[in-house]
Formats: sequence, structure tokens, C-alpha cells
Amino acid sequence: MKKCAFPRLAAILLVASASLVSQAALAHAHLESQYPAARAVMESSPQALTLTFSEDVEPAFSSVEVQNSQQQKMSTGKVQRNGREHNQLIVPLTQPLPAGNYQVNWHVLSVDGHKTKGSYDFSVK
Ligand SMILES: [Cu+2]
Repeated sequence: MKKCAFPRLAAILLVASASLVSQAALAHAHLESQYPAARAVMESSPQALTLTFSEDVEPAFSSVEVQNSQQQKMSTGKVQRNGREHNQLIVPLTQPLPAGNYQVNWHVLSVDGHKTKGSYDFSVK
């Protein structure tokens, strides 16, 4: 009977490590919050967008694009990472956004090496 204990332990360890792997896979950088918020209606143009992720991100391999309703790309400054909070990207707007609807398309590389992307929109009155 004692011989059976070891394979069972091995099987338990295998299951445990497989679930660790799948947890790591779930730890991609998901967008947790953003300013302006998704579907927000702003009284005036924000000066910058901020996007806060569930994981730290690599700014050099991350991009954030702002498009108007004619799919024209709005001019933004370089995407910066918050110096203290490495899970936050700051996108300065070089010119105020005119009234209209905007779509934000983001692509990020998290420090665990995984890429994620998504989009949301907001509008300016
Ligand atoms: Cu990941």
C-alpha cells in the first residue's frame, strides 16, 4: 500500500502546478480603470488620458491611440508610464479634443511578457 502513496502525491503536485500555470496566464494586464472613464461625457477636453492596468506594463512596447468618429488619429504625446505606479500609462493630448466621440485603442505588454489589447470610448461635449 505504501508504494501507492508516491504516484498519488506526484499526481497532486502535477495538478497543483498546472493550476499555478493557469493562474499566471490569467494575470495579464487587464485595463482596470481609465480617465476619462469609458462612456464618460466630458464637459471639456481632458489634458491627458490615464489607463490603469491590473499588472505593471512596459511603456516601450505599449501604445494608446485616440480616434475621432471619422477614424482620424488624434495627436498625442508619447505614452508615459507613471513613475511610481508602473501599472499606469499616461497619454498627454497635444491639442484639446474638439466636441465629439472618441475611441481609445490600447495595446500593452505586461512585465510578464504577455500582450493584451482593448478599446473603449468617451465623448467631449
Ligand atoms: Cu500574462
